[in-house]
Amino acid sequence: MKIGITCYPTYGGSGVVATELGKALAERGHSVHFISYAIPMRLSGFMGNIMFHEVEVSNYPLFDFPLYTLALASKMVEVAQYEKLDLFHCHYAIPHATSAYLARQMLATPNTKVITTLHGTDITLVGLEPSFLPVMKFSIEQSDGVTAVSRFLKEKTLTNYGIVKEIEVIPNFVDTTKYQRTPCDDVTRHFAPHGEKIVVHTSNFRKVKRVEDAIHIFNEVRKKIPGTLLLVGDGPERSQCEMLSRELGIHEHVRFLGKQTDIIHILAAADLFLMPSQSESFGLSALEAMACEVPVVSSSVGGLPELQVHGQTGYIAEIGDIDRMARYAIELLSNPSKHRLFAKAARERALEFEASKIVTQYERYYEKILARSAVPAS
Ligand code: GMT
Repeated sequence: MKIGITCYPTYGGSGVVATELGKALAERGHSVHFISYAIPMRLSGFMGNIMFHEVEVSNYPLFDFPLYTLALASKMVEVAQYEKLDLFHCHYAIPHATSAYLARQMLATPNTKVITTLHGTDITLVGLEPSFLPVMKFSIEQSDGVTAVSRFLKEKTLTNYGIVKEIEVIPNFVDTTKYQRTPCDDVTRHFAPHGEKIVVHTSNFRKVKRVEDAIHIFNEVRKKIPGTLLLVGDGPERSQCEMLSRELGIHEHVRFLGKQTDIIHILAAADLFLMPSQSESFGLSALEAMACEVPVVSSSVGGLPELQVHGQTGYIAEIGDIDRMARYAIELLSNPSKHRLFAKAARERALEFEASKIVTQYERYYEKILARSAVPAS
């Protein structure tokens, strides 16, 4: 198949899923064309059947706001025509599904199908704003196929937008041959030279991630168990978090690592992963941690209970219940035999989301959508 993938190229779950999917599809012999404003973060190295098409946005002085949606639509038309794309696969609905709709309308023979994958805040947060809701509902309804990364997200889409449409749930995935526990002496030596426990949180530091809760939880843990908190990623809440760790007097034990491209080595040395989010449609970073045998303490929101098995792969608690999450963290970190059981169960659970299996689900879904009546060329 000839597949056009559009995603955000930045540090975020939807871009990661899109890029890993594109790479896996290319390995299976499909031609994959990434269309975005920058090269996706995880797209490094050369692969013969992956191409990147950069969307350039005019900065004409009359435009107070960059017209990315339109520039993207034009680029999609160009790529579809020149490369004879079978489908556009848009990750994160805003504005990609809208650009794809426009592109399909503009194509002389609109046989290029549009598939939209809903990831999270496109549905649960930003898409609900009055300035976006009508266009979101329209663009999702007009897509030839729609997938959501959890049952939770599918239900939210149907109820919040009043959409009557078949939505296929295809969960996030992880390459468990790459994400696995291997000795990471460098990380351990550097961050836990005296056998401290390594607690990890990764995110884009937006409010919705409640990174401050992770710091408060760690603060409670530190009162009982020597440890280091590694915060991976960057975003609007980072300064506030740095300030909090200083106010709590634990800044020497809280390490802000910024955006890391290779997270595997950090996860593979971790003892616990924290995800206290306000909203989480799936929780890809928790899955990646679980693949590395790291138990997870998380909030009970969104799609997280579809991933985490409470009392087996980790623990879940109400949003903002720092005390409970801290108790769970201390319980796991202070009981080696329990920790070992949870670590194994986390890995077992992650194997259910093995990349090869989920990529096949996407392939089958593409085939199903392509098999639906194509518009005949005139
Ligand atoms: O907020 C993020 O974590 C980024 C966001 C995105 O769209 O880039 O992530 C969403 O998509 C991921 C991949 O499908 C999911 O695993 C995350 O749970 C989801 N984030 C939220 O729902 C907040």
